[in-house]
Amino acid sequence: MSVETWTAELLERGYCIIPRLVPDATIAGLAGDLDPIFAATPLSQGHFYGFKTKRFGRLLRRSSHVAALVMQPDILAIANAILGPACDRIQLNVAQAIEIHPGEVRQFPHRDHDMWAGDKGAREYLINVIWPLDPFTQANGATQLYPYSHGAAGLARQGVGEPVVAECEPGSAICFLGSTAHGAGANRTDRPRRAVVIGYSLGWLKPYENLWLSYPPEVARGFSSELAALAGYVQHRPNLGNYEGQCPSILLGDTVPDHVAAVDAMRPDQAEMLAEFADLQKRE
Ligand SMILES: O=C(O)CCC(=O)C(=O)O
Ligand SMILES: [Fe+2]
Repeated sequence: MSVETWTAELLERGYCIIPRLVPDATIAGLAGDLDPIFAATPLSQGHFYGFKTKRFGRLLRRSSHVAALVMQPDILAIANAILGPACDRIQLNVAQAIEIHPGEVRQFPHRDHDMWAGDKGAREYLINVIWPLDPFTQANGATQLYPYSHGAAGLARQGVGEPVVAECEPGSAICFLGSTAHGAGANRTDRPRRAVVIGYSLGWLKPYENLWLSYPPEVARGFSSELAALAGYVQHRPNLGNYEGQCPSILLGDTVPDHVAAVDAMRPDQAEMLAEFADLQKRE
């Protein structure tokens, strides 16, 4: 199936599950890199994060395999198709690992876009992708997704209906919208269930994960320019997220000048409007 078909399904039902999107070796390598970090991470706290769950973030620093998931071309195309029209560029919102232990209860069904206070329904804020590291089954707490709970119509509905259990194999991508109700299932097996969640949001929103503290310049210097841009080292026109009036990517160069000129970063329509106004001033 094509990117267009998956995008249409995601917009229609609020989710889609794309099978076999990345090679087994990527998932195996990633899972191996995360093993010692899961082991060292304490259980999370709170009824949302869960008391029998482990979570840790800034995954681009934890495993070299994460970049391939973050930059997966079909996922980026889907995220850009849905979020692109409502922003100048999309950003990485989260890259978090989740391990749900035996005995963990079903997570509160929620919409991830509720982290932001803006009005909902007119546009999507977020696309999330859950990448299972273990086979996802009903018994081990596979993510539960509520079809048609998304968008203006879904938000207007009374209740969220019955969930679909996202049973699938590692290598698959469980994609859902910021407005789609969902939650992790209860783990009724005797083994933990692992996944990573990688999300993308409108570039003008405050990202869930603090990108610049998670990936300071000395870390982002090792990223490709595309990955660095997704991880916060770019301006969102006009001028949002600047560093001293310039693109924050100046911090990724070999030398960072002490004093720099502030330089407009406008969208083409804004640059045109400003140029017309400047012309008018000259003539007056
Ligand atoms: O782990 C899962 O299946 C979903 C987790 C989730 O939705 C969240 O933590 O926001
Ligand atoms: Fe969630």
